[in-house]
Amino acid sequence: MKLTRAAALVAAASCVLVVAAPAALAHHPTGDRDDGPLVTGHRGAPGYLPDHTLEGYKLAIEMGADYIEPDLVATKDGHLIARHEPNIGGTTDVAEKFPESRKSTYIVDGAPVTDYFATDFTLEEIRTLRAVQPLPDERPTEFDGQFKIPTFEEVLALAKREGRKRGRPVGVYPETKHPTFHEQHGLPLERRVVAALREAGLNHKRAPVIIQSFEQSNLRFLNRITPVTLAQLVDAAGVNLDGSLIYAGTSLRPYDWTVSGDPALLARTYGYFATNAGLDEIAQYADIVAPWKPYIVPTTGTDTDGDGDADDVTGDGLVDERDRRLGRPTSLIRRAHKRGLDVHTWTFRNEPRRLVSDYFRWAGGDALEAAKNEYKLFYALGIDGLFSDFPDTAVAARDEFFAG
Ligand SMILES: [Ca+2]
Ligand SMILES: [Ca+2]
Ligand SMILES: [Ca+2]
Repeated sequence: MKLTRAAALVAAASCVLVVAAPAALAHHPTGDRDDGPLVTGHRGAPGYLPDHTLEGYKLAIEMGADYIEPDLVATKDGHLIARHEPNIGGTTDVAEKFPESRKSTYIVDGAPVTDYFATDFTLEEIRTLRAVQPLPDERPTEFDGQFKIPTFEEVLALAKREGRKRGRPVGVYPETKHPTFHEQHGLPLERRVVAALREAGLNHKRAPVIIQSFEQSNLRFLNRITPVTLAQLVDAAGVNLDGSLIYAGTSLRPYDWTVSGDPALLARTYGYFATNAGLDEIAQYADIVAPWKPYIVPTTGTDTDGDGDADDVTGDGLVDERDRRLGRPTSLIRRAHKRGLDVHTWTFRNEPRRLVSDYFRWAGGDALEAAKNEYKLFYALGIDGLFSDFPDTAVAARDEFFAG
């Protein structure tokens, strides 16, 4: 993008507010906010506490998150627990507590994974585990080994309890992880999710609940068995130097398309969802399209030495987001809104290496302000919701932007 245009978007926050606020309202499927886009604590507040723990979710709520996000996988005995992967070696102390012989090799979305799998452990065994920080090089590890692995029921109860305490709804935004994998292991997630919602009195249209999935057929099925809000996640594997998206590996296309054997689905990538036909299709069964951020604001790399790889523009010996520039925003938000779809995007993180250079330049180099600039750009573009690892920063940026 023309820098000037991006800078103007941020600088003109106060003008945009007048236009953006009513639009945001009109598009909220759950209708429970009147002051801007939804902030979801992505896996809780993992910038501060280990992912997917009641402590992390509670911190996200304290920081002002509207929704908390449990990723859901199934145990051997069919309970839903909050973990980012069905394999739990990287996010728990399972290797300290169980022998190597409990490891398995399974195909997850087409790729073999050898690890301890939740699907091989009973809930009773899972209850003996404690969470660990999956990004120990850049995030706090002092809480490793302290917090339990929560069940979905416990997350729903926490949201209800904390919402009552604060006099505001606290939403829950569960993700069905690897639906095809769970189906193949005889532990399909969908009816289990709906049963837990029903048990908690949340299986109704106005409930502050949004179910998300990277696969499509399980969302179509959920649309038949529950009235709650549904979100189609849209992935990609990376971004080329010119800002175009890369589709490869487990981020090629929804895995249910891959296993379908249907030539029409095998001809598609995740990119199909961003086309007008793809958005029309999503609108048949979901309320929200939730693409990765570069679908909305692409980023471009510099390749002065012509080796095909992005250069280390900052000269710090690393090639990361700080070496990239913002591209021109796409028309995705506008085209989705035209079809009655809300747009949520992910994931916002404070670490400087994850922030594009322009955000720093507008902030005069200040890292926290740079992180806020990313949110403000997406708020200015009319985003309806986002996932953040640092919900306090997301909320602060929203307060500043919409107070303009
Ligand atoms: Ca997730
Ligand atoms: Ca290069
Ligand atoms: Ca660099």
